[in-house]
Amino acid sequence: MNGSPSFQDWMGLIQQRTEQALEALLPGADLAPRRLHQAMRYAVLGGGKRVRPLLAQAAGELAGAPAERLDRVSCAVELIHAYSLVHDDMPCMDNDVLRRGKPTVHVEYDEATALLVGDALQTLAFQALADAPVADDAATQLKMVCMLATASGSRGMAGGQAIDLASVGLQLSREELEFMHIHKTGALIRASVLLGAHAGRALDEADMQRLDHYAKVVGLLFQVVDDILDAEADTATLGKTAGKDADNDKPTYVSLLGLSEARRLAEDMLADARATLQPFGDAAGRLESLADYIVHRAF
Ligand code: GRG
Repeated sequence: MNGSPSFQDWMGLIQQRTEQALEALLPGADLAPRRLHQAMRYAVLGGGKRVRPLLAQAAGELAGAPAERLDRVSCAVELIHAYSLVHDDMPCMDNDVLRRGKPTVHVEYDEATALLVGDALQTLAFQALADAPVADDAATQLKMVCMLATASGSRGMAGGQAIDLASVGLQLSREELEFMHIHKTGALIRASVLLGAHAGRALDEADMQRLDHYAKVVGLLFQVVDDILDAEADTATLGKTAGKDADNDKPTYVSLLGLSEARRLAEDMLADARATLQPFGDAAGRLESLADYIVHRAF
């Protein structure tokens, strides 16, 4: 990594590039229908850690993918993520009023607009992947479009959300909780890594399997850490029992395992992700740092 930016600087650069690419891709606020376009920009721009774009870029760099392709992949995964947050916040789902420190889209605009924002961001994500080259050949590009569709749809994120909504108030086993999160948050995170890799040169089967294992572990790890952060915030600010979801008593890793066991699980998963990347050597430095970042923003 000699001569290349520190991880912190690299993160800042990618976050900036992603912001610019999203800004350019989103319809202008003055373009009709203005209210919808303003709300789409409100939902996407100027917030978020951009974890999925960071993962796509790091995997893409490993596969030598050109930056402009990775910017499109970054936009695609971030737009799907943004749409999912807008819909997840709506009264028919989690009914949240704040997101990224500002009023949620249905609060700032209205429910119908929030629904349309999600719809339009989702289709824009596929447009980002389809209307310019993002791979060496058309067959790979088509595969990438299908990968994003599977990760977002009923066999991926939307399916996971359905399981989540159906599980409120239930006692899930660890396997059931894992199944839900592999779909709800894991599928898009996994796709982010794989899409980034597909934007570059073809990797051999063994390398692709390594990346896929890393992506699956990190996808789940993200949720374990999110549960830990939520539990810590609940106990610190509200004095609630650790592990009970503040809003609706959803099962979490902390409610199932307890805080210290959930932390241990996160550390074990981080070790697994690191070990998986070892054969790539320095080329996987960014992916390793990202796994570390995902875990240690918690403690
Ligand atoms: C509505 C189809 C549909 C799906 C919603 C992912 C999801 C499915 C809902 C999000 C609910 C949620 C808050 C889950 C916890 C983990 C998570 C995805 C947190 C938010 O993602 P971050 O931390 O957010 O990457 P930023 O704001 O940094 O982009």
